[in-house]
Amino acid sequence: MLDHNRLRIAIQKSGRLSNETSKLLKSCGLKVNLKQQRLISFVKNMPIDILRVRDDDIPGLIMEGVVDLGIIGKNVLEEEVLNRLSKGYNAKYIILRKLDFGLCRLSIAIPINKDYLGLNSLQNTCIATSYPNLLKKYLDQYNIKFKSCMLNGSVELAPRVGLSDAICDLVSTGATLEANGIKEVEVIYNSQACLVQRYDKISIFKQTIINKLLKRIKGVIQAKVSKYITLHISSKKLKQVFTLLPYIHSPTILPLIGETEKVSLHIVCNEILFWERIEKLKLLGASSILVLPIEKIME
Ligand code: PRT
Ligand code: ZN
Repeated sequence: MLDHNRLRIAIQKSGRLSNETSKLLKSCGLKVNLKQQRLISFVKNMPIDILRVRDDDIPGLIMEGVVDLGIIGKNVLEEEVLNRLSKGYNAKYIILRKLDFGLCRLSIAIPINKDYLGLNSLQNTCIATSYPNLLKKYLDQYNIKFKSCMLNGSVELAPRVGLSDAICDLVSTGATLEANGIKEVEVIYNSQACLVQRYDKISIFKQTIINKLLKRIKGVIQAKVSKYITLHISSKKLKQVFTLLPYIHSPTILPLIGETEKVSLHIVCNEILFWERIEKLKLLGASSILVLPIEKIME
């Protein structure tokens, strides 16, 4: 029997979100074995239970209050919300934050040899998709009448086998569309994984754990894009350096032994640092430039 005092989080058991999700939970310090075949895993060092399910079941588990949190693609969440609303069911939830992985877009695509002259080209067509509600919401705005044909997988095959005129499916690199002779013509929804909380009241005890987890998640995500940079630079050039290196904490400036003008600058930069920017620092006269990865950030 599950303990109601432990926070329950639903995550995808196996699929495109599962690796990043378990990496994130582990980086947040949760000691849990997610490799085993168990559907419920108990976190050893925090009062948290992890339910491992199919991603399609996560929105329902959140909206029915069976779990307190879920990690899910916004596309799956929004599709289920529209589905529930159309049937008059409860569809409330709170998005706590986007998680910066599972990035993709839901797009309409047609065979490469067909002309596309805007949305009107889709009038009275048959569109194969696993997302009939998101598709309808989008096309209704433009008064496009269409028939949707529900497919749960291999949607890209539908036009080739004569099942549909077009498809509406998730795209990330576009390689699958290309491999199947299909071109993307409309992006209807942008998605990524997010952390979602159930809507109804939660105990103070559980809320405290959620707040702690949220702070850690923020730190992990920020650390992923941030870098710790040290360099030597003339103190007269500091202003110009700061325009090149946007920082999140006040930088540290230290004197250098034997130098009167040059100082050592330590800075946490919250943007990806491409070689071009490092070369610009060099042109400003910076030397001994070190760019170091950051493991955790707690503000
Ligand atoms: O078994 P379960 O039901 O849990 O998983 P699933 O098979 O339904 O979902 P899964 O694991 O494939 O995807 C889970 C979530 O990952 C999706 O709901 C999205 O939020 C996110 N995601 C991100 C993607 C993609 N990128 C993606 N590219 N989900 C699916 N795809 C598929 C797409 O359907 C198409 O077949 O990848 C193909 C296209 O990829 P590219 O790179 O060739 O464009
Ligand atoms: Zn699924």
